[in-house]
Amino acid sequence: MRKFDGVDLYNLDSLLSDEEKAVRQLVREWTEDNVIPIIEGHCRNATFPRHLVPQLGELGVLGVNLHGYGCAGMSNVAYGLVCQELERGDSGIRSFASVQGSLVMFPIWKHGSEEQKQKYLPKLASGEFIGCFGLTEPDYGSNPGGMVTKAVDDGDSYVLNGAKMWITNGTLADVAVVWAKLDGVIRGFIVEKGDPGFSAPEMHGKHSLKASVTSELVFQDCRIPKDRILPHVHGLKGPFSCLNNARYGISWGAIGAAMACFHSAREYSLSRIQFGKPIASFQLVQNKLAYMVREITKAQLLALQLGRMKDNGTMIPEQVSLAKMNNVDMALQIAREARDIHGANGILDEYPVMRHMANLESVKTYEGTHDIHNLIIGKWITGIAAFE
Ligand code: TGC
Ligand code: FAD
Repeated sequence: MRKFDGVDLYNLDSLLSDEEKAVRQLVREWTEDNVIPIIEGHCRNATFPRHLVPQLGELGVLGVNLHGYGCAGMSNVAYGLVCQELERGDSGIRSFASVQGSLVMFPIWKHGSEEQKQKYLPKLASGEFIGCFGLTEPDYGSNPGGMVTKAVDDGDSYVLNGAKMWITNGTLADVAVVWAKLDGVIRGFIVEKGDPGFSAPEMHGKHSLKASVTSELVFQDCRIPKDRILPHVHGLKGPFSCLNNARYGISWGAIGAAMACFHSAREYSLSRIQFGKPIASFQLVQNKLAYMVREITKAQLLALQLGRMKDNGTMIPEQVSLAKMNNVDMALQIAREARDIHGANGILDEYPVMRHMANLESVKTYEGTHDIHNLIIGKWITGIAAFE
């Protein structure tokens, strides 16, 4: 199989800076050398390749779009390209980096005290610490505002009770950013591994994101010092501010998964002979490949313009919803078409397509389901919230 060399029918490279192209190349080569050769084995065994975490730190991609505290301080477009290249390897690896950078480092960087920033950010940036983000609860997924996890003020500590579910990196995490109600108002708390009353059992039995750790977080009279509350944010806009960043990264990441499926389908179709010819010579197969390039190109344009708006400070959440929803849906459709082009071979883990397809089912659901993003856009169009 030929080496992957990008998909760029519209010369989008001409719109990227040298620094953005360099970081994309760095992460592309790292993914080629370190993720792709081992990822099927990890999926088969449902294990996360934890040894890659310090390498991600060395590459400078954890919190790559944050400034100071050991972070690389690159553009949001560079962050998007990092997500694209990581997810071309596996959505689980991109998930790890999204959670660490956008959902753990970002809230500490944006809403934390100076002491919290100094204590946690450099170690999270280097990969010495792993983080997780606890918003979803067993009975509150799309509707996190209903959460029942509570914090109570008790002298020099807060005491947390409740449970979170479906938490990426939970069991591995040294640091959990947890959202809970204090006097009825949603606040962010930093819980550390080993805090009394805190446990994070791993969830098993996933058919999707198998190379990623997903956990429950359980708080039973979990006592944390007072200085672990995020002082500068109150209410649901706290967690949503983090989700804007992570959803943005996913809109790029999905392009990487789609590129991996397209590349495999193109190479396979050129080598697979049926009726005496490569299947790539049949019009119906070319139609599928042309559809893939068409949709990847549209998704690239959407993500790049979103990134430029994020970089110049004009991006609004509804634009993020549109890109996350569209690009994940696009990648899932491409994964299905690619599986079809591979025939029976498409179900084997010798090829990456079925793994990406299964992963993308999670990506479609987390960070706001496809339909929740439709409703966010519906509200923007009509002014009417149809959630309730
Ligand atoms: P609503 O009344 O609309 O808003 C409440 C407050 O929040 C503010 N807000 C935002 N602020 C910043 N960014 C946004 N995107 C915001 N959206 C809303 C809003 O202005 C308001 O502020 P204020 O000051 O007036 O109080 O809230 P609602 O409860 O009606 O929410 C509606 C809805 C459905 C859109 C929202 O609940 C939603 O987005 N649900 C989806 C939940 C979700 O995305 N969960 C993700 C969990 S984390 C995860 O999945 C990680 S996966 C990681 C991986 O492995 O990669
Ligand atoms: P539900 O909210 O029960 O939705 C079920 C269905 O009902 C969906 O189709 C949904 O679109 C639909 N629906 C719900 N409400 C409406 C409505 N008002 N109108 C129309 N349709 C509606 N969460 C975290 O906090 N941190 C994490 O790190 C994290 N990682 C995750 C990793 C994985 C692998 C997965 C699968 C999930 C993860 N999540 C995480 C949770 C994720 O954010 C939730 O699964 C997601 O928000 C949806 O919630 P739910 O699964 O409870 O589905």
